[in-house]
Amino acid sequence: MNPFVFVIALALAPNVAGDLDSDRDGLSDFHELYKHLTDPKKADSDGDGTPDGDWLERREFAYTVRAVVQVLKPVTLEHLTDDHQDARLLDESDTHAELEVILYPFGTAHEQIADDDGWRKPARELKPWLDPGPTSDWTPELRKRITADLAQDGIDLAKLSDREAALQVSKWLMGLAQFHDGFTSFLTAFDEHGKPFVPDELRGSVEANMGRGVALEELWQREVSAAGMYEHRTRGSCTSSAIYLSGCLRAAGIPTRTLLCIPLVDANDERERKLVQLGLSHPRVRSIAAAAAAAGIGAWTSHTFNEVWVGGRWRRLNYTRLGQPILDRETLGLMIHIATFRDWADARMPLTVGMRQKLNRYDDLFGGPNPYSTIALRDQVGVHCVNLPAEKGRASLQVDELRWTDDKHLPGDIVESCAQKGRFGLIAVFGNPGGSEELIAFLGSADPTVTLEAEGRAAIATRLDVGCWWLKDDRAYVYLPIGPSEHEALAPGVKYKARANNANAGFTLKLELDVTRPQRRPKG
Ligand SMILES: [Ca+2]
Ligand SMILES: [Ca+2]
Ligand SMILES: [Ca+2]
Repeated sequence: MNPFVFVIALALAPNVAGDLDSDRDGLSDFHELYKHLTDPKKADSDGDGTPDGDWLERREFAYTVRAVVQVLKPVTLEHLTDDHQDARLLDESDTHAELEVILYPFGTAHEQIADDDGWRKPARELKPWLDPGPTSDWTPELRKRITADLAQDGIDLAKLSDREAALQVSKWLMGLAQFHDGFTSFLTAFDEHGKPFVPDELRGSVEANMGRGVALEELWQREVSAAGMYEHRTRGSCTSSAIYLSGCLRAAGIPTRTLLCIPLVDANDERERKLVQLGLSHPRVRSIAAAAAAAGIGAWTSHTFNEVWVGGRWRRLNYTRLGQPILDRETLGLMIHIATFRDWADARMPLTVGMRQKLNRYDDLFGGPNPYSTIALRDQVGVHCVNLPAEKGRASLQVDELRWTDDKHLPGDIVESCAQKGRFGLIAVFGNPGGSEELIAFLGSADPTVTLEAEGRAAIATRLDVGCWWLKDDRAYVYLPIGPSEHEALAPGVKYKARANNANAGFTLKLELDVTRPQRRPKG
């Protein structure tokens, strides 16, 4: 396609946040600066004729993770390209959606939170996010009370910027409410007047679970009504807490909405957990996603929290954490945003996820408690990537020894583990590698490729397996696989020099050691 025509087409399409796109390449200045890392003043940052806004091109300056996920609706596509991810619909049925999601785990949008002192006169477009709804049910009377109660505790809304107000009011609200979970937030529907009810099919299950002398009406007050939760000083699950914050923050004048995120994979599916290992090359991202998946086995996992309009953008607010990042060991590992609601009642959860959950209707596409599946997963270091984190790691690490995996000078458990798993090759031994975070950061940043050379012989290419290492007694041991064909290519009795290629600027793997092929190669 003629690139000029393409630029025009992109420029006509409004970008999602509705903010400035100086070079009219389809990406906002904000997203170019903090998400895509392309040049906000150049429509074609790398000068290759394709504008930055192109679906593939926009990943070239960043580290990204691509996931194809199938999820049970509701899915709100119009909200899913945000400060942290891009999303498009690949396919859908009445009940399901298949999404292609590009995540930006090292984006810094969550750190760029500006203050706005003029927030008390909100733009008209924000009205839907300020008005009460069936669950975010604040009233003028509640607004007066909350303002007075805040003042009594020394929080004067009139003196705060919107950022300060969001931080202080959320903290104050969470401090007021006791946790009490009756778990009705996915089972309660709302009629056209906003009145709660439990659909007939779910009534038995809700009543069976109550049994604590609390009437359903009261449970609703404590869990799915923001005003009721303020009144009773209670909140339930994450969803109930998001309802509470949504209604009470709106009462304080802060535009608020509710979003639903899922983890990168369904932890209950072994194949998907394997995708994390196979698809993510970056050690830190992989280890965080894998830890979240390991912790989620057997559970139903998703997270409902809020976004607040602060400093002219929607910012994620997770309970009291303003600027919730998408890569977070504590929250889902690496998260995918699948829906945003004006009011939780709009989600109509009892008809989909709630019904599936309560009636154990797991005999479907997903085959377990989680109503989602990741069917493809792979990360990518963009060809011009500028945001692989240098982290607190070393700029260089020295390999002191190279030993074959069956060398008895290695710690016995490493030899045994390699034998058990059929791993054969070399173990690079690092002295003084620092802690595991430092080691992971270095291995994730340095070029892992190593060349074995000997005069008059063909060079042999290998690479460190940066996902397979041991840290013990102030030494690190990293596996360097030698496959059957590489083993075959090594001439017996010839001394090869192993050298790191060090193609990644800023990180040096110091390696210059001799290697001689062992006589025998274990079977396997
Ligand atoms: Ca732009
Ligand atoms: Ca640009
Ligand atoms: Ca380009």
